Amino acid sequence: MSEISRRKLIIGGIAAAAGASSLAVAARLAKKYGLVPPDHGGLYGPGETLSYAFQRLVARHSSAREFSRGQISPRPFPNELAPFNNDFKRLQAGAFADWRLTIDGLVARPGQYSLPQLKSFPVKSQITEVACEEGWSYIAEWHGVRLSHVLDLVGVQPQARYVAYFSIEPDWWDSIDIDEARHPQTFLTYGMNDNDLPVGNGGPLRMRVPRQLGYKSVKFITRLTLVDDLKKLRNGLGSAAPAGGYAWYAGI
Ligand SMILES: Nc1nc2c(c(=O)[nH]1)N[C@H]1C(S)=C(S)[C@@H](COP(=O)(O)O)O[C@H]1N2
Ligand SMILES: [Mo]
Repeated sequence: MSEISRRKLIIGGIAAAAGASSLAVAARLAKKYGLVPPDHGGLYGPGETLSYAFQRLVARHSSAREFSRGQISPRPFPNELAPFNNDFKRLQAGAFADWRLTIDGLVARPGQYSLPQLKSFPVKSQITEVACEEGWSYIAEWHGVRLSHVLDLVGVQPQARYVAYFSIEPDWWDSIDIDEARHPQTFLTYGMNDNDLPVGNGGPLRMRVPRQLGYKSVKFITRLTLVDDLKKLRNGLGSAAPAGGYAWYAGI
C-alpha cells in the first residue's frame, strides 16, 4: 500500500470511530498508530488525540502562512520580557560569547554549539506570526538555521521520536515530534528583522515553531535532547504548558 493510501485508511478509521461511537474509540485507534500526544490523559484527552492524529496524517506537510515585508509588525511587541536570572546576566555581559547550545540524547554525535558556529550554517529566513494563546500576535522576519540541518549534523538515531528543548529560564521547556522538528519552517533563530534577535524576543537563541501557538516557540534555548518517549522527561507531559492547562500539541 502506498504511504498516502495507508494514511487515508488510518485517518478514515479514526474519523469514522469518532463519528460513529465515541471519541475514546478514536483515541484507541490513534494509539495503535503511535499518534497519541503525551498529555492525552486529561479532560480534553480524546480531542487532543484526534486533532494531533489528524494533523500528522493529513496535514503533515502543510506550512504556516508567510507574510510580506510590508506586513511586519511595528514595535513594541506585547510579550517582550528578558529573563532575569544571574546565569543569563553573566552571559549577556559577555555579549553571549560563552553561550552554548547543548545537543544530546539519542544522537550519534552529541555536542555543544556556539552562536558563531550556528551562524556559519546555511541561513534561512521566514516572515511568520507569533500567535499567543491569549489572543494577540505579531509578525516578524526570523533568521536562523533550520532545525533539520542541525539534526542531520548530529545524526538522529532511528528510535528518536521527539526533540525536547530547554531554556535558560528553568520553568520553560517544550518538545515537538520529529515531523515538526524536520519541517522546513522550524528554525533555531538568532536574528529578527535583519538584526540580532533582541533579548526581549528570546535572544540570543530561540526555537521557532510557526505551525504551532507562540508558547511552543521557547526563548533563550540552551539545550536540545532527542528522546524516544516524553514520559522520561520532567513532568512526563512533554512540556511545561499542560500544567497551565495548555495542550502539548498546539497546531494553528
Ligand atoms: N523562555 C520563554 N519562552 C517563551 C515565553 C516565556 O515567557 N519564556 N513565552 C511564550 C509565549 S506564551 C509566547 S506567546 C511567546 C511570545 O513571544 P515574544 O516574547 O517574542 O512576544 O513566547 C513564548 N516563549
Ligand atoms: Mo503566549
